[in-house]
Amino acid sequence: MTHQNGKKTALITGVTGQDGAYLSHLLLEKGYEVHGVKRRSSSFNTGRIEDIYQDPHVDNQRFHLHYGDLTDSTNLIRIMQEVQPDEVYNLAAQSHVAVSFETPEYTANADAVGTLRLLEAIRILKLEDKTRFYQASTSELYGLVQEVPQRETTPFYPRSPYAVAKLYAYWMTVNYREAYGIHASNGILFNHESPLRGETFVTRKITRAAAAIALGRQDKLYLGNMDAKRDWGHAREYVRGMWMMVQQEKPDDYVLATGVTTEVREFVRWAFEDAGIPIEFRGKGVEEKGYAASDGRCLVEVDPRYFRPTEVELLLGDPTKAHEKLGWKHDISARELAREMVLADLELMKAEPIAGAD
Ligand code: NDP
Ligand code: GDR
Repeated sequence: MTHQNGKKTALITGVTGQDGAYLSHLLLEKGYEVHGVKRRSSSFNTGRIEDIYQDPHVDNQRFHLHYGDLTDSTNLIRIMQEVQPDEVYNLAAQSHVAVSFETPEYTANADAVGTLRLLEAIRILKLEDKTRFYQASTSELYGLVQEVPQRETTPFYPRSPYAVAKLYAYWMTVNYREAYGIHASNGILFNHESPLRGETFVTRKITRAAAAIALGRQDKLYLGNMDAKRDWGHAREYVRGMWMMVQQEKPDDYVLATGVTTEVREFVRWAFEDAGIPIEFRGKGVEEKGYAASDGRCLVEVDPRYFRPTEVELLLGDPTKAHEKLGWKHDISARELAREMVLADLELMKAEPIAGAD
């Protein structure tokens, strides 16, 4: 489907997720016609894209939603046939590492075979010369530390069913590029967060809890491994990098990262500081009590239920290739990100009614 004004058409899977929302905004700003694939859900799950959703009864709109699922090939082929996209951004995934240990087969079906289904759809529909493909690959591919910082040439050692599924998708993307000449690129993105981050990922879990504790609506936060280190950037800046990869003359694979790593423990301290509750660290380990407030109340405690069977202890990316070849750069530090997220959660919570209140 070529846009009436000769503008490009993009198809985004995972449009209802954090990155899908930011990328939709970016592409609409650039004049694209944007089609998103959304799963059926028993309740609305379009909260992140509410501001760009347009009434289907109004003419000349540039944002469209299609029901679909990465586990359903015929549905994906039909959507691709209808949309005839210039660019496909495959962002859909069962994206929670801890959950992938509970649902390994589903994770493989959606994250690994789902990617294959989209690549095959391009081939079946003979869109190899028209449609460019972006795969949401991940720093989780590096897993057990082989080299620091991690770059495009660092060997992979996945440590979860999620990462193993994403490894398959990574190599399928490379293989379809080499075998069929598809313009297919992997963005190996390190952790990126925002006020739209899913509530069960650690940064958002922390910023929501800090806000709720500050407002007297929660007593304590339970976390798993606070020793883990992550290279955290802002999602808004990372979706720009995705788009830049797809605009290159030649497809390739790129790391997007900030080049700075932070312990989960430190992110906790920042978030509580921004929420106006300075906390004191009480020592490491399961047996001790994490963090306490100045009056001695324990506010953050380790709960081993959040430990993972195999953990990724240290992620630190080297984005030099993206700097040099794409001209991509990040501006927002993890410290600034924490503040933005806490302030957003404080606002959200203040607007929420308190259960039981008049
Ligand atoms: P989210 O979890 O916020 O969003 C995932 C999206 O995928 C949601 O729209 C979800 O729909 C959709 N989805 C899940 N399963 C299916 C399925 N079977 N069929 C169709 N859609 C499905 O993830 P992010 O936005 O944070 O991440 C985007 C992508 O980037 C993911 O592939 C993730 O693995 C990858 N990634 C993310 C990083 C990060 O730090 N954020 C870093 C590196 C890679 P619903 O809303 O219905 O749940
Ligand atoms: P990650 O993100 O696994 O890196 O995957 P997450 O925020 O879930 O975990 C980061 C680190 O924090 C530790 N942790 C906890 N994590 C969660 N979720 N909940 C807790 O209570 C908790 N306590 C400590 C974790 O053990 C881990 O070390 C994210 C996802 O977005 C993936 O889709 C993406 O591919 C990678 O980032 C890059």
